[in-house]
Parts: sequence; structure tokens; C-alpha cells
Amino acid sequence: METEVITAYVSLGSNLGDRAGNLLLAVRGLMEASFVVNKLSAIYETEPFDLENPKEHPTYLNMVAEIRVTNISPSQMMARMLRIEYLLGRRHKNLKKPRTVDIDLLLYGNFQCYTEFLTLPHPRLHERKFVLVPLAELAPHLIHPVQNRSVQELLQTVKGNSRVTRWNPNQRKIESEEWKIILP
Ligand code: PH2
Ligand code: MG
Ligand code: MG
Repeated sequence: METEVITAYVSLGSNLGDRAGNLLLAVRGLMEASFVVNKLSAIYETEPFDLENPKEHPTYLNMVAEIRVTNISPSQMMARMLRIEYLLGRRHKNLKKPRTVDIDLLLYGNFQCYTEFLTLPHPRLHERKFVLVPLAELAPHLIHPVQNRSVQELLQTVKGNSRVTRWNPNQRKIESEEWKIILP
């Protein structure tokens, strides 16, 4: 049997708890679920986007992973990703609530599908700077199979100026309790 190799892109986001720790546990979860992780983008701190009251939501950390897929269908991939979300503490599907981790399938090669369970390419990927910035880091020349434009071009014309900055672990806020331990 011929094995077809597909390159897929997955978006990871967290805005609850130890956000960077959650992203890295999600990457580990992908590897444990037999996904071959080719490349990882940097981690970006991103302003909540696409939500009714964006100011009321904690800031997100987002990143994108490139995955080499053999013999796993898009729906099998989604099922494994949902299981990782569940194992990392996500208990609700409510898009409006903060979450420990959100794992979305952005692209599965050039495959297109429109079902209740899964839409590919991800229907909002081309409108989201928090996805396009890390995706452009990994694959700037990749052509979006529906928009027919490269990731770089989509990023240049994306609407809105929501903040997306490279996350720096040394700039993390230190909680007041931690200061007491460092400075007795
Ligand atoms: N995810 C959403 C809605 N809004 N905003 C940012 N910055 N990052 C996200 O991952 C995100 C969002 C729904 O999944
Ligand atoms: Mg999402
Ligand atoms: Mg999701």
C-alpha cells in the first residue's frame, strides 16, 4: 500500500493557567499521539480576537506546529487533538471562555472539507493575525487552498491591528506572593 505523506498545520492557544507550560504539554501530547512534529513556531503573546468583549479575556499565548502525517485522516487527527485538549483540562467547548489549551487543525495539505465536525482549511485562519504570524514564520510561501494567496500575502492584508508580539519568558509578570519568596 502506498503511504501518502501530508503536511498539516496545527494552531495552539492558551489563555488560562501556566500558558506556556500548557502549550508545551500540548506539543508533547501531539508527539505522544504519534504525530511527527517537523517544526514549531516561536510563542506569541496575542490580544484576544473575534470575541464580544475582548478586553475581558486574558491575553493568549499562541503558536503553530507543522506536522508530517502518514495514514491518519483529518477526522482522526481532530479526534486525537480533542483528546489532548481534554487531558490538559479543557472541559467545555464554549469558545467564549478562557481555556487551558485550544488545538485547531488549520490545514491538512490542500484538502478541503465542510462538515459539521470539521472544516478545512480552518474557516477563519486567513482573518486571524494570531494564526498568520506564527504560520508565516514556518511557511510564508504556502498557498491557502481556498484564498489562493500565500500566507505572507494574507498577513500583509489582514484586517484589524490586534497585537501579536513575540513572547519573552523573562518578561513574565511575577505574582506578589512570589516576590515574598525571592525577597524575604
Ligand atoms: N482563539 C479563539 C478566539 N480568539 N484570540 C487569540 N488572540 N488567540 C486565540 O487562540 C483565540 C482568540 C477561539 O478559538
Ligand atoms: Mg480556536
Ligand atoms: Mg478549537
